[in-house]
Amino acid sequence: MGEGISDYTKNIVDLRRHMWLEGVEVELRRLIWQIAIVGKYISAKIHESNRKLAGLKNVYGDDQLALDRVSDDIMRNKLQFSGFVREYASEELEDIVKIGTGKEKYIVTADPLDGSSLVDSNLAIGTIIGIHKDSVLDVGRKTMVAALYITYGPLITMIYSAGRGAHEFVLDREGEYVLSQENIRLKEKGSIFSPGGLRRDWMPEHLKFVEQLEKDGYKLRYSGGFVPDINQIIIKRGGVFTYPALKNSPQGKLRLLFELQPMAFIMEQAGGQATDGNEDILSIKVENINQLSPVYIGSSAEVQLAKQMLS
Ligand code: AFP
Repeated sequence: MGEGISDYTKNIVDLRRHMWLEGVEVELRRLIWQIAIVGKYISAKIHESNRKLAGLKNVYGDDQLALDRVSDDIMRNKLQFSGFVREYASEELEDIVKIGTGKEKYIVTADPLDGSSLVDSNLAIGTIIGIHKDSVLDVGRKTMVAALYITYGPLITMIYSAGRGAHEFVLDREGEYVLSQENIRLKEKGSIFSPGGLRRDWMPEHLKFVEQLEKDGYKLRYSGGFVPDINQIIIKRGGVFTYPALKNSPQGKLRLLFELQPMAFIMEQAGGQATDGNEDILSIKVENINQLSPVYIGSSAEVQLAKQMLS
């Protein structure tokens, strides 16, 4: 082995080593590791979709299944035999499903492939995961023990938090998730904003909030993918994403259980905040798995401003 390679191997902190050093409980770290592996399989499926973009059929001659369905199958199969998961709730399924023997420690929520409609235009997409110790139809803050998201962009990156900060890893060419940023902390205030929904459908208070950001010189950054938009705020250390209440959809568009609460968990661990305008996202009781909520998530100054203007 060349000296360069062994030095590299010696110096990197991979995901498993990081979780061990952080003192993440053994079953939880094994589960997070297995989910990270699923991320590799999903990214392989995204790459295979180039055949569909090229107007081709898959190797079996069938039309390819929607990528989000395939991603869900992969996730569910992996978790089913992980030995750590007793219930699985997915954006792709109607109900929470029991998997495993029922004695396993964790319940997992998944948005296996968020933003899949962006695949054909080659924009970044992602996977969002929440890990709970008790029923998810409860208050998120009490039951969630960890959350992570994977961004499939020019690079594949993952940010996880098991309640001790938020840490970023990048998938290297050897297939290893290597630590790239530890204990990411947002600044009090950022300089970018990602506003979802059509301006003509916004409520007057929300319009005022956005106009204030525009007046303050915030730059518009909106891709149509929740994962890359949140990732940009975290990596740039500040800013705000919002998908507000709309005139014809008072609860907005995004799902509390699959999208908002896992991201709120990570955002809080990075020193940011998340609210529906009134209540913390993590304190909202989830009454059904498809529940939607308006959201303001990002660095604290902007989230506080939203709260003030909406109240
Ligand atoms: P798709 O999975 O249908 O692409 O939706 C993505 C998403 O749920 C979320 O990732 C985005 O932030 C949001 O919708 C974008 O919604 P708009 O298309 O209304 O801007």
